[in-house]
Amino acid sequence: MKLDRVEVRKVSLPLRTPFETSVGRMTAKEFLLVSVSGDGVTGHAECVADVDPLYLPETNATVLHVLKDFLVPVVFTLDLEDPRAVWPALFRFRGHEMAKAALEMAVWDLWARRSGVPLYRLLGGRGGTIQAGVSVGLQPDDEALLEQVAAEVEAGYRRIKVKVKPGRDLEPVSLIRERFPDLPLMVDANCAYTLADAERLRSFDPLGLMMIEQPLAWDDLVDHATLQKQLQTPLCLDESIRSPDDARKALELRACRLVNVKVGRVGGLAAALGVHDACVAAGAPVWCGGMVESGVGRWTNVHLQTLPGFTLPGDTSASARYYEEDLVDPPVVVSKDGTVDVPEGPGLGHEIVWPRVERATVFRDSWARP
Ligand code: OSB
Ligand code: MG
Repeated sequence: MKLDRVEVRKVSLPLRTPFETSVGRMTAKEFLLVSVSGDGVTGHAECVADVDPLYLPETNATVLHVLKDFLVPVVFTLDLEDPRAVWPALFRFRGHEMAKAALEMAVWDLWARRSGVPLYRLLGGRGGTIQAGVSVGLQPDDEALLEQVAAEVEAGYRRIKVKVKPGRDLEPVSLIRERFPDLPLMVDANCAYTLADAERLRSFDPLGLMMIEQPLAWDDLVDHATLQKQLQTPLCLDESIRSPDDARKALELRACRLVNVKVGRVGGLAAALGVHDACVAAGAPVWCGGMVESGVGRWTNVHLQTLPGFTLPGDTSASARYYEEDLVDPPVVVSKDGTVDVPEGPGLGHEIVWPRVERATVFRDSWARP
């Protein structure tokens, strides 16, 4: 099958409440929605890049440039027999994983819709439910943090992650631990520390956290390995893992004991399956991260988490935590028992509500196969 058309829209959705991490505060989500058509079927995917290069180097603007000038012209030359062929075809272009992933995921959705099967089936997963966890942003004060955590526990989430940064770490997290002694709890620093903070990070050990996510630099494995030797708490890498090989190397070096996989960060679903397999081979748990996605990306994450290596709840929480009105219907809903039902419809399993997309669209462009 050849692709006939690729369309990109930039959409902007307001967040119900700002999401704050050690790198900044997000009040709206501006992202690219990529649609690919072929054989009379269209598939859609959400790009996880943002306005600023504050999480990783890509931005909406670099993704648009790389799609238009490099990736889209290459996929138009492919005669596809499997969505797994997209990632290797784009491999010679270095980096730009978020751009590659958006295009590749849209091809997977198209493929699943065209085959009339749910995406998880193409990925080798299973139906049923997945376990939901939640990521709680930095809060204005300890009281607000405790209140937010209590609300998420009440909602049924099976694991709570809280964002930390220097000055907002041990004390607030200790308060959560006092109030919820048995809660599966972890922290995420988004690269806010250095090895000079090893002592501070070691002071988390008595709290019995599941893991500390990405305390050190976004491009580091070596210092994380040094740090892991000094900690009892397992380290989990997020930003540092941008390919299946990165996951293999990180686990070999013992730079981490667990891996957070995000499809957009590693270059697509084929690469995410590769990260999953590298973790399973190394006996390390893998879990699925989130990028504050709308339902398009959120449902993709649900399908991915039906693979057997996803033994821990990830960051897939309910759409309604972030968005008043999601772009897909139905939105991602989390049951009282902290699970999400895996959709059985074709592709992502849920329909995009186009009038809502139209209202949120701030820019669009499209390209046809020459
Ligand atoms: O580091 O996992 C992260 C959101 C944006 C960028 C980076 C991260 C996050 C989250 C939120 O933690 C996860 C979510 O709810 O989508
Ligand atoms: Mg993270």
